[in-house]
Amino acid sequence: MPVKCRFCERPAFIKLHYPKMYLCPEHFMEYFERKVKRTIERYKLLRPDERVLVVVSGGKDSAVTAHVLKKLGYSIECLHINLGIGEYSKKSEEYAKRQCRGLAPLHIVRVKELLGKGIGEVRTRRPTCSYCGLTKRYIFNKFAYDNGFDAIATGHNLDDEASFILANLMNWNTQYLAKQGPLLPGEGRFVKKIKPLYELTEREVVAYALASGIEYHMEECPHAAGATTLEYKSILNDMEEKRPGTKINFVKGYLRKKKLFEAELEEYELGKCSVCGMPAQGERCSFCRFWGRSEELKL
Ligand code: Q46
Ligand code: ZN
Ligand code: ZN
Repeated sequence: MPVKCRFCERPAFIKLHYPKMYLCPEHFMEYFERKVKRTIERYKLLRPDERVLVVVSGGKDSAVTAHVLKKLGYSIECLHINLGIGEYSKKSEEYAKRQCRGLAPLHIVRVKELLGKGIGEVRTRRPTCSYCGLTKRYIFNKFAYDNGFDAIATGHNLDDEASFILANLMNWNTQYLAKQGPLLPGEGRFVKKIKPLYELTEREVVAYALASGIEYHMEECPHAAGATTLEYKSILNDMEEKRPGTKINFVKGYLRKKKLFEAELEEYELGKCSVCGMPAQGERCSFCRFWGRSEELKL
């Protein structure tokens, strides 16, 4: 006899471990969307009238974020940044287009066309993921700022957050630990950043994509191989298996204790980038410095 959904007669589609229950696809989707709504309310991520830019990578997390925000009635538009990483980026863009069709307007920015080189093609001592992150963050923030969006939503889920916090704890990166969370408030030219999937596990996001028929790029970026965050994810998954609730309790505990790290924040004066006007520690911001910009990027 198949196990039944906790709320109806239909067969179960997923077993949730924390809280423990079996749900059919419809009741699981309802549970998932309610959880996103609660996250938005609990952490005061959005007001109903705010314009949201969802950064869609072609993967599951951002596609699910866009889908659920739209379903909850928010006014969204999407931005895909094509990183110029060969076949991987080509496929990612195709998925992003497919995911946004009929859902929301999609804007596309291609790093190679914009900056002359794709991610992974720059000769530098800086690790690829480090300047990739810097480039992505700069582009989506600038795009949102120039186009008057109130918030930028990304698809980070509970597993991403828990592994990021653990990795930074292992290295005692207190500067990072002081600034994480579901909401990074906007300030000046920095647009507010929100993570609506903050309390949902990767497994739940995969299940939601499956239940709602969202297709996504399953391949990992070729530069992700060997990333230590993947190791931390697997450690946390083992712990979660033995003690359900480990990840959410770890992340919530961190949010309660974040003040301890804030006390360590180094105060430094931020000036203005002489090229683009963004906040900068030196004469130019890190993006303009890395890409050797002498004029402002036009998106
Ligand atoms: S940072 Fe690194 Fe990712 Fe950029 S280079 Fe690929 S793995 S895409 S999330
Ligand atoms: Zn049901
Ligand atoms: Zn700059």
